Amino acid sequence: MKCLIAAQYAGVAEQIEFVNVQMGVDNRTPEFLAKFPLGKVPALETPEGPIFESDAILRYITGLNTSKNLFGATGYQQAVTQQWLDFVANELEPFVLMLLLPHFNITTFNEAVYTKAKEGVFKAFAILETHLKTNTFLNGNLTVADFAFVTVAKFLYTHILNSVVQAEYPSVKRYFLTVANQPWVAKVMGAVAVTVDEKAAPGQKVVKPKVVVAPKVVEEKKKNPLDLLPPATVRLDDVKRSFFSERPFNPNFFPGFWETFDFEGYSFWTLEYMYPEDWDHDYVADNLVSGFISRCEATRKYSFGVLSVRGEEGKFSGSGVIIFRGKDIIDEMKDVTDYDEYKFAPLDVSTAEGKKIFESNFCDNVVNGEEVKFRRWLK
Ligand SMILES: N[C@@H](CCC(=O)N[C@@H](CS)C(=O)NCC(=O)O)C(=O)O
Repeated sequence: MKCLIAAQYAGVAEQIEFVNVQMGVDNRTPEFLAKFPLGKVPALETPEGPIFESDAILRYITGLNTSKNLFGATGYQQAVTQQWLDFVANELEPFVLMLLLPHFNITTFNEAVYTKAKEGVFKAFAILETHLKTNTFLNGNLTVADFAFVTVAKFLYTHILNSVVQAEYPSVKRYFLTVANQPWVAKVMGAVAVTVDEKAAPGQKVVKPKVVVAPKVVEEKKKNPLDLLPPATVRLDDVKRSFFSERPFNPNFFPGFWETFDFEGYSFWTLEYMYPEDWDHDYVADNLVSGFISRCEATRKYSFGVLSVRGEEGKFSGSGVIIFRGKDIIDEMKDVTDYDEYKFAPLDVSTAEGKKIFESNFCDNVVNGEEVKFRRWLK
């Protein structure tokens, strides 16, 4: 499947003739075995000769259109792509197979084997989690290593990892969904319905994670420190309602806003995504920015802001402005998984220049001299 994704992504699918193999029959013929002695698929015939082993085929396909850099541009980058391909093939795939085979009745379920396989998956996921905390993809931009990972991990996310386990590796999950939702990936692999509970293999009794029930004492709800600040004279909800009272926004919003806003009760900030060079397409940027905004759910009561993605393919930038209740970056924002990927700086809106920056981020088609591709609101 990763080879099909790579062929589609590199735009070379038309150069390849795809042949359906009747397993157990076509792959057992002397002609097939002469070219592909393992009798396994995928198998590729090229004008220069046959190739077996999926990662070698993957490499050949990326060579048909090097402009996409799907294997990496330099010798070093190519080695790093190979490193992650080997990691997926050796440190993850064998364990996934051990988990997958009983589901398809190819082997019988064995508790000890299953436990060992899960331990292997968790070990690989822990390494990936550390790497993906600060990296969007495995090797800089999208490479075939990412295709190898999603095709192997799909079964884990749809059958094995319950939502509690998924949440233990938030960066891996974010990464998996980002790659899996790339149009060319989804087209080949199909939509991924991430499972909530572990699905049982035939013969397996799934033990649901224990939910620890809190003792039944009526606890006083802990007050958010932001709710203990001196009351604000303006409510963010009203500001949001007024700004969006017309579509796409109220053109007469700002004069009144600057006159009446509660500058003591709130603070203004700029924020900038620090790794826009990883965005090789605008939909990659959209995925990341929209994902960030949805992860900001807990901040909504105390914030109002916007992020825009601007510029052209190859040199995107992503930044915006935001208002927080109080004088600091609120804790709810600092708790967002990818908070560290954004640089926040105070914005002084007591000056005309500061006000202009804020207004421009909210309303203009060109911000900082770059055309706005799209905006995502934190409202
Ligand atoms: N290491 C090989 C594994 C390929 C493989 O296991 N292919 C399976 C299908 S997914 C196969 O062709 N099995 C046929 C058989 O063993 O008879 C690769 O990555 O290409």
